[in-house]
Amino acid sequence: MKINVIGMPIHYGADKEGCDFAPNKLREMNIQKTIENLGYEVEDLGDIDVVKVSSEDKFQDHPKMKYLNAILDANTKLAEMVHQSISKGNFPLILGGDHCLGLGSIAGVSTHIEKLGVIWIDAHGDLNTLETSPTGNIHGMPLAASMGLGHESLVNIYKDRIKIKEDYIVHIAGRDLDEGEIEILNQSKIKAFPMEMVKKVGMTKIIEETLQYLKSRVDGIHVSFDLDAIDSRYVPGTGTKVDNGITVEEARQLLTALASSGMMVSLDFVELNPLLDVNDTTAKISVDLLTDIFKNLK
Ligand code: B3U
Ligand code: MN
Ligand code: MN
Repeated sequence: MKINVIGMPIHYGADKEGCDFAPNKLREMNIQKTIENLGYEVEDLGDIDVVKVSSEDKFQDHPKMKYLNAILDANTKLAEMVHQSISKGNFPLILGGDHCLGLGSIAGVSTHIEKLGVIWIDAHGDLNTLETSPTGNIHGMPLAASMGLGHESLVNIYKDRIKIKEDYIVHIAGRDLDEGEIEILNQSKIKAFPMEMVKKVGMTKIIEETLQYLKSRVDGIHVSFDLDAIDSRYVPGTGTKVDNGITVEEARQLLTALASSGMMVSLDFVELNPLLDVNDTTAKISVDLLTDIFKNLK
């Protein structure tokens, strides 16, 4: 299997500079060579072109959603690139960038797999809509939009249709959801394993239940991994840190198990912010986790 690295140097969804430097940071740390050394052919497709918008103009396209048109434009290009990658039988590895890129990656993958499962690993819900968002930051909205909730421009990005079914979604490690997101989650058919449940039953059980749940329902799984799922102590280099998270070892256990399930078809790796990092701690963890994922990919 050939791996396609796709860089998405965008920070507009987080409204905080820094995660746009992450794809090149990971390249500098030899992510390509490291994956090649595991025996894969790796082709780096480069970066998605993200248009420049100054921060004074963030509300120019919409009064409440920041940088809307730039985010739609970049994610439409990302969706097409992911679509092309999968068309060739390759595995797209999408390096963020902030989590707004889930809009594009899921849109691209979903053109190929009718019953597409999504595993969203994140301290946050990313289930806000235009109405519930307390910030107007679009990185808090991609999961809701992908299942058909929120502003129609986000919901209908790339293809004019809903991208994933609610009951094909598993959310893991949530612990910082807004009130509106909790309501959306409770009214939805999303299978959620919030942090308190991970703590209570242990990661082994969460993995088992996640795979058992999806195996009978879906034909392939897109994994969307937000670094802030990991406890704030271990990952200084991410933009919205939350305590009480999973450990690095639990993240490794989860991601490698998903990789070895034989069902994972694509991966987002998001919210690394090199400007906030301390001695490259978080960048090193990222390379390390990615290496272990590809070591186990089936
Ligand atoms: N839920 C909040 C905060 C947030 C979402 N995702 C991150 N932070 N990383 C929001 O802005 O929607
Ligand atoms: Mn996120
Ligand atoms: Mn998050």
